[in-house]
Amino acid sequence: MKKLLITGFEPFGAEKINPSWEAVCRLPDKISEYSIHKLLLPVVFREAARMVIEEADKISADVIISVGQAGGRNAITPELVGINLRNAKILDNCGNQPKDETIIVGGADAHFSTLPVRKIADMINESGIPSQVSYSAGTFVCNDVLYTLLAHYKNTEVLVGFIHVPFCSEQGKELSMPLDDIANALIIAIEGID
Ligand code: PCA
Repeated sequence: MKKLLITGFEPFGAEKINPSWEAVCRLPDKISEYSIHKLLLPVVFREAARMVIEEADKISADVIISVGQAGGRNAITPELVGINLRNAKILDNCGNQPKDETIIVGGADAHFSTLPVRKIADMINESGIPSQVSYSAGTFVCNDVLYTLLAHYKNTEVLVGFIHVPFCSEQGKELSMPLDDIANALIIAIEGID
């Protein structure tokens, strides 16, 4: 069986929960041809990406999907691209707040996801859950993880992608999505990997 590492984040900012980890926790241990390995990440620049690489290499992951909260979005958004930039409007959970900092000095400006993001967004939409491809993962910790992973696994067989999810209903925001829908969208995304 192939191995898929899926990560979610701890809460950050003013939030008490992070829908990314809540949804990842709801996933079964097997989805299509993949055994599912779950990892909780700190919302900390550098450290989150380092932990993903350590775990992925330990289990010899074939696919890595990181999931994060994008509050204010109203759809499941597979990210097309990670950019070589850190710029934080708020502190991360260790008190870091980089401003216009390069992630990898001398690295490419951007790397594209190696997941079939359009197909995944189409499949999620067809199931009745709103989804669209996103062209920016921001410049906070989620983009830091996506860019670092894409750079690290470039020219390897390991597929890497990132999916941002809306607030979940439990967070009491105007724009939100039920956790069951978020978890189901992640299952569909995994089923959509070529
Ligand atoms: N979302 C943040 C970091 C952790 C998370 O869940 C982001 O979009 O960068």
